[in-house]
Amino acid sequence: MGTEAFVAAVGASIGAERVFAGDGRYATDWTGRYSVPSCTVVRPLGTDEVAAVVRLAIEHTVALVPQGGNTGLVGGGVPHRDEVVVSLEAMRRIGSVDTAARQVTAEAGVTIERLHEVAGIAGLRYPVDFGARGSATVGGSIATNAGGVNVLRYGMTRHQLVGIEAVLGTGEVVSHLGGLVKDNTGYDLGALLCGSEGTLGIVTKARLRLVPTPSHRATFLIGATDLDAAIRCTTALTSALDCVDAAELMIQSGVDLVTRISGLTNPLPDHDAYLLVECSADTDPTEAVGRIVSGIEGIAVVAASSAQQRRDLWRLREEHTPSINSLGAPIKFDVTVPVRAVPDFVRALHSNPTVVGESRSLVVFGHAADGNLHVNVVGAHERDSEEIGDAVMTLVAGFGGSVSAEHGIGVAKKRWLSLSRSPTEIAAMKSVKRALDPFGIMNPNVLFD
Ligand code: FAD
Ligand code: 2HG
Ligand code: ZN
Repeated sequence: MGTEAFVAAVGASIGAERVFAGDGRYATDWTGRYSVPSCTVVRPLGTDEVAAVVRLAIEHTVALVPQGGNTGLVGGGVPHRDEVVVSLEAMRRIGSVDTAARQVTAEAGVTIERLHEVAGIAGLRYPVDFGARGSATVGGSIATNAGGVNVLRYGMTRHQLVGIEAVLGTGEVVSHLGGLVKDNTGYDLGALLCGSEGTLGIVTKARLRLVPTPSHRATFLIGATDLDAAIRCTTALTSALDCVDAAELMIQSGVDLVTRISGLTNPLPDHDAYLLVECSADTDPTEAVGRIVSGIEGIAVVAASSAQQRRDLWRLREEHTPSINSLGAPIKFDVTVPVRAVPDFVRALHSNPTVVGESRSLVVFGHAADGNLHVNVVGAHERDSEEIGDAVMTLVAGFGGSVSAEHGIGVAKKRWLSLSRSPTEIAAMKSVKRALDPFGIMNPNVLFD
């Protein structure tokens, strides 16, 4: 690889100030599990500059790692050897909201939080939301097909993607941002790039769907005597109401960890399982939720009575990831099982000696209505990660689940891709990779071995 010559050529092409030596912010992933001592970073300002960088990378045989907010949790957004980081963070322009079409075009480096603000000013809402909203970007969320807390009502990022602009691994630009909702004109490149984790090209812009903001919102913490009651409650709510935005699952050990570390108070102590439920509608959904929940045994409910209490309830949920990280780099598995299997799967995890091990703690939480569980093993040695992963993923496969729900495969889960995808599917994916990234320069460490 010719990194030095590449750096000089990029400097001459788009400006020497746009290429620099990156510190830990660029070289270490959010969990701290994946890191290189230093890396070269290129920070382009527009699609043409990204295309110039990709063409020079091809010429100098340099591998690239696209990076947005570096909040990914599978080690996919940082270099693992001498790859060069292409940071999209300076591409933060956002167009005006088309309120009639309910769409907006945003550059890849726009944060999810900024997108929410801009949509909110127009009286609309970008329906993808998750705890890393302040740093995670449009480009990164498309590359990972991010899910988050509102998937049950609005779908994942792919469902919001109306059009895309990207630089392929060939250095060519594809741009399809017209915003037509009905557009059956062959392969959907946006849908293909969504979830491709930077392996096919670099997303530079996207046309995104926005949704109306209902006038009433109600947030509840529900304590359950056990996981079975929590899942019964989730299913009762989601099958009866179409206004449920979020149904998030927590377990007592995780909530206790969060309260200990953050100083937050749990208004419903001593329950085995918890749900954070949020509904929004044009009439107040509180009574409907109360009626459904009161028919379920083993349930206690607190409704947020102020904006501050709502924020505190959400913090009980969203502080899980930072609280876990404060104990050291966790080994994370983000999996899905059928919703009805959630209680048995969680019990099986806790009784599996390979997973639990000695002096480890297991923190499980997630998006109940999607059957999406975040399994965090804290205090394990890195050398045991494959064995632990084999045990977790064997259980996942046994329950008919997927080895990645919403974070992607990255580096962390390559080993288990074949549990969720057939050899034919993997071969087809590799053919697509060869077609769009014929020189193998796009994020070569992720997805496939
Ligand atoms: P990065 O971390 O920078 O990159 C992620 C991947 O996308 C990498 O493979 C990278 O190469 C690629 N990439 C980045 N930008 C581009 C681009 N422009 N073009 C092509 N490829 C690109 N995820 C969820 O799905 N749901 C959640 O609920 C959720 N909650 C989280 C909470 C916390 C506290 C944290 C730290 C993370 C959470 N995540 C969640 C994971 C993460 O935030 C998402 O995966 C997010 O979409 C990553 O965006 P990013 O801009 O930080 O991407
Ligand atoms: C969430 O739902 C994220 O909060 C992070 O997907 C999950 O930390 C995790 O394991
Ligand atoms: Zn999640």
